[in-house]
Amino acid sequence: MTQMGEVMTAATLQQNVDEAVQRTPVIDIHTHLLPASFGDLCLWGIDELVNYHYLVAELFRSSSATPQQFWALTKSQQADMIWDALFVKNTPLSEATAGVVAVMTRLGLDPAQPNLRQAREYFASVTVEQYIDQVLKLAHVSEIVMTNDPFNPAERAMWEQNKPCPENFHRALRMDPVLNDWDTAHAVMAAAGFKTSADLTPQTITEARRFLDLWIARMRPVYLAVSMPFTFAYPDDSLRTSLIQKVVLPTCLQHNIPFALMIGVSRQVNPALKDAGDSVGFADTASVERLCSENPGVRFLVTLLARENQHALCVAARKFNNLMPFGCWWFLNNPSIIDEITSERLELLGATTIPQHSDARILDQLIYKWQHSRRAISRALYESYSRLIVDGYPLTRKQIDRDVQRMFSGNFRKWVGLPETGAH
Ligand code: HDL
Ligand code: ZN
Repeated sequence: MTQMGEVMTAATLQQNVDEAVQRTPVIDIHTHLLPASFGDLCLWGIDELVNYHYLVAELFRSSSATPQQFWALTKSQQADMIWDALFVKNTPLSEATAGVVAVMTRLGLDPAQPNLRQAREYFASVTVEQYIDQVLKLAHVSEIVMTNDPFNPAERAMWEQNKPCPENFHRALRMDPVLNDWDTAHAVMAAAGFKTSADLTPQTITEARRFLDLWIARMRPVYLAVSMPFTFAYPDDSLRTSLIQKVVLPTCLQHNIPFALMIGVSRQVNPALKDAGDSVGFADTASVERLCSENPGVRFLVTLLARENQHALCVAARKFNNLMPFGCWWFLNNPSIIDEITSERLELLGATTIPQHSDARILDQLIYKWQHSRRAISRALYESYSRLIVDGYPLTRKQIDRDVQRMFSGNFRKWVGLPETGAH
């Protein structure tokens, strides 16, 4: 057993990096998970897992079924169709299919079954509360951040009914309609009694901020978040720029709360696929730099969807210490790309970033998304430490643990003001 102060050698490094990465609990800073108290909004179990929209997209490359035929089926019929096409008739080679295999194996289920009967029997035997605890333990995830959308009527009802939310399920106030669909946003605010209109009058601005204040008081979010298209430009003469400048940034400053920008989606290029119908586009990192430069008092969390944007995001983070790059988002959440992005972040930014989030929509996914990410992060870290040792640095296990803790939770806790102890 390596002592904390023991200096690493080429022979002992790999095992110590792997141990540190596997054993260090992580705060998963962006997920779409919701608590058990939110009922059907809390997605878990094999039929939800196999119906992940990543797998829906992959189904149509390996089946003659049309989206119309697929959407006419029940959830379990859809899962049966996906299972047969992607796991029985074909090898589960993709990251999303291999992920389901990893989850089933960790749960002691046979991933090579010809149907989902065994898996369904297993899930019928556990409660959601038991399963949440089991998954968090298996994934070594200590805390998660949800995506909480006051513009989603089903979720809004949960908050208005004060449904309980575990303190390790942190909240993120998601504002996509505010910045991407103001017509919808101001109508929802007006229906809730806020004096908002289509035009950004002084009253509308005041009332929109009051709406955010109410939801900040209700949710106690750790950050405000928005997903914006790859065409996002700042500043420009759009309504979005005005809303960012007059509503969102003043709210961040007033509440001392970070602003998470998720940029790069090309919305609904194939609407027939529903949630699976979005694609990716090259974003403008200069817009991110201008936001950081003009707002030194605001802490930004930024993740970009295009692989081609990652290097420039790292360079931008070298220029602005109020810019925190995070995660290998969505189409980037694949081992080969996590390797690449984590390596360039280590080379350009050391241990000052948040290397990953799961984006899990279904609870079970935490198991594979973190199992696969930890392997990739471990590889990238090993390469960086190997070079350091060759260059003559007396690296210790204690330093490796410190670096991993910083990336897996410390950087985020500091960024959003969570206590170090992990108390919530
Ligand atoms: O906007 C987002 O938060 C994205 O993560 C979308 O939810 C996307 O559909 C997704 O699930 N990506 O993994
Ligand atoms: Zn997401």
